[in-house]
Amino acid sequence: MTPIITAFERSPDRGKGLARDMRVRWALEEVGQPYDVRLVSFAEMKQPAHRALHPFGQIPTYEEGDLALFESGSIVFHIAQRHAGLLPDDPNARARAITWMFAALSTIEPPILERTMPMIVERDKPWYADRMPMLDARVRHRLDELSKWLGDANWLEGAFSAGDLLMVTVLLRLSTSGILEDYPTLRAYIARGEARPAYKRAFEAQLAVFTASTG
Ligand code: GTB
Repeated sequence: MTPIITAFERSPDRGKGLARDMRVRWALEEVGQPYDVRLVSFAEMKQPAHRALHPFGQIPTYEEGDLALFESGSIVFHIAQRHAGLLPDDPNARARAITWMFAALSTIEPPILERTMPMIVERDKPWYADRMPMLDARVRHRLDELSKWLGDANWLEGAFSAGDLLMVTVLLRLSTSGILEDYPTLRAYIARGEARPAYKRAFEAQLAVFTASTG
């Protein structure tokens, strides 16, 4: 059965692969599972039909027969559980890889988002200039630790896993921040992720949607 995911009809990132359907597309490409995409506008996301799939009126969602999922992490986990290639078979190694999935989404992503949001919505506020150095420092603190963990390794824990897939997509949110310039280890890690053929296919697919929407 071909799964159906939802994605932005017109992504605000102009096809740079930062919206969270990219994680799901990449996971599906890694395991070789074809998929269909239903594009939704911001207005459609808030309609009852979409909210029946996603309580918070967002993308991505994932439908496969009777199963409907939301939350990109849960969707990637589901794909990784059902197909070979994104989680090791050894139970302990698998648990470690899953731990990295959680680390990406609950330890690394939150400070990155906390730093991103004021830049979008609070630039004109009187506290903005005082607040940003603190938010920068929180991100750098986690990047220091992550970079140290990674060291000379290619991936977080042995072979490439769903943990790396999520971590790379999370770190990509910092691409235009300038912060990654101080983290060559993490830049190389991200580049390894972006060089994977499955990543490239997923990126091209989501970019094609944006390009079509502007033509
Ligand atoms: N925790 C959820 C998950 O991981 O699936 C979060 C889902 C989410 O934030 N979805 C966003 C959405 O639907 C799109 S990805 N937003 C519409 C809304 O809430 O009304 C977030 C996103 C949006 C835009 C950019 N960008 O322009 O760079 C990057 C990421």
